[in-house]
Amino acid sequence: MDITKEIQRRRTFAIISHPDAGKTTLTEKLLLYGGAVQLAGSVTARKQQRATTSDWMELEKKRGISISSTVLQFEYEGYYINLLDTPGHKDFSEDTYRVLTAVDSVVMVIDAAKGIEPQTRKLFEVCRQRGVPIFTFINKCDRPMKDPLSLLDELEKVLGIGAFPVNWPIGTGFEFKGVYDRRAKQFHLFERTVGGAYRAPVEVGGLDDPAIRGRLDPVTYAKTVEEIEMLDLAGEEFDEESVLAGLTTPVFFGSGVNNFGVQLLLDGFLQHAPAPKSRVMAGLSIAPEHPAFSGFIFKIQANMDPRHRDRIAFLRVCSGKFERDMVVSHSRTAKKVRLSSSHKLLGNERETVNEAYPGDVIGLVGHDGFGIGDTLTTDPTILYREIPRFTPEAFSFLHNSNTAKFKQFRQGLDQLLQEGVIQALTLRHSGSKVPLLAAVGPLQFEVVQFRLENEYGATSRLETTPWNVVRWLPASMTDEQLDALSLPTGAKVGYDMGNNPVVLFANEWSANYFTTPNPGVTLSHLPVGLSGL
Ligand SMILES: Nc1nc2c(ncn2[C@@H]2O[C@H](COP(=O)(O)OP(=O)(O)OP(=O)(O)O)[C@@H](O)[C@H]2O)c(=O)[nH]1
Ligand SMILES: [Mg+2]
Repeated sequence: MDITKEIQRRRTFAIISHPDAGKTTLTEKLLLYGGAVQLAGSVTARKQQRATTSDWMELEKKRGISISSTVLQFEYEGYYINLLDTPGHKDFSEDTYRVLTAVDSVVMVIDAAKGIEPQTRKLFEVCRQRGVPIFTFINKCDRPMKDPLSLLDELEKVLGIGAFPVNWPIGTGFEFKGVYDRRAKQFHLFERTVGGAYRAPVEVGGLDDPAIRGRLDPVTYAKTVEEIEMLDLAGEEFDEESVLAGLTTPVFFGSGVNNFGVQLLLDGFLQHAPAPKSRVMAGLSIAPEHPAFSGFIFKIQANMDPRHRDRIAFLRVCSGKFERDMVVSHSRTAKKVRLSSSHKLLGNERETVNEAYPGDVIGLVGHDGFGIGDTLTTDPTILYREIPRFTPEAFSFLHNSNTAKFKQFRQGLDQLLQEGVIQALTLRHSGSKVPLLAAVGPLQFEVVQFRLENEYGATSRLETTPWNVVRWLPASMTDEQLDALSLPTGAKVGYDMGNNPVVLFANEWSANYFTTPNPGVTLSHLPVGLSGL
């Protein structure tokens, strides 16, 4: 099999946005239109309804929000698609940012009534820094929305990116009837289906098609025609290169829940989104066609399938061909490992995969030594350093509330620490065995508690701490030097999981004050040698 052909048909992308814009709903509809599911589930599923494929965790189904990113692989029209649905909430952004290292492009979902929201803007900045091409889906056009022209304006002004409308909404809110495909010069008028579980019936026709005209009220028709003329008069052309450079975003309008515009987004995206490209590591460029197999782990998740209770390491293949049972070297341990349990994934469903190509995300089972950020390769000179780190901003003690379940509590917590859901710190000169947890946001503690109980049968109790800020000390500091530090009131010295010394402070002010009584001791936001975003 020609590897170039396999690479060229790969599309690996993430769906990103502020919470609630409709990422999971859109993901499910892309699966429906991509033929990967026959019946679309809903994020707010009631008893008789199916839940979505990507929000498979118990807590996600209960809350109706995404907590963890999900991988969905399927084939459609000759393309091999790796789609990653991400959580929007900022407390889970570490997971989302890790996913961004593993994709070649993104679909940014915008709520048509709200425009660009803060979390979308942050994620956008990361994509721009990484030069990732961005496609925009303006969702929820079935509700009262901002004027489409002002939404384009917002994209250009707030994000500083060119916006090219590929299609255009016909009517808005309750009168939202469909979209106009500007390049094919065709109207797509849809009908709503109950719950949007099936594809929406569509009628396609040109500007002057009487059947189409007959279905629109004269005001909507006239307004749409006028807007389309205006856009055409502006004379902007679709500029493929500018899109691939991340300077222009193609904009699609629609409504995920009603299946309006989903097919046009899927087809337009696949046509213009890039296939996997070279990756640069330590100044060296590794092409996907490189003869050596290489990839890196960007996510670990345990207990995805209650029947198996094992942990999956998610690997993004970057170069060469993956073959099941191949022996690779593992960067963290420099040991050789055989990869015999490899899977393709659709939410929490998995299937053995015998070969994979650059762009693919595969799930590897049975390797407890794998950690986030590790490189696996047949050429040990290749080492990816892709995974960003975040500075924790929330700190809490976690008590085991049932001593009889201590084993389960410890085992569960160790697993969640390995997944990188949270970090653990230990206080210096403290005899207490109660774990001190550190997270980007407090919702992560809730996830830990829920999963400990749900997956390990261990109940727990959180205890607030007086700290809100952590800073790393130079790793070379000796015990005597640590003892000699003059700490502001309430501050404490501790260690991270890699045994690097840290200081916990009550607030930013006391962290800034620290250098006054301790000149020459520099604090950093992350362990030295690791770069943040
Ligand atoms: N009216 C309307 N509602 C929608 C549309 N798409 C999604 N929704 C609703 O918006 C809510 C949020 O949808 P989700 O798909 O869970 O949003 P999300 O972006 O995945 O949210 P997080 O993953 O938690 O960040 C749900 O109640 C959906 O039913 C749409 O096109 N129109
Ligand atoms: Mg979601």
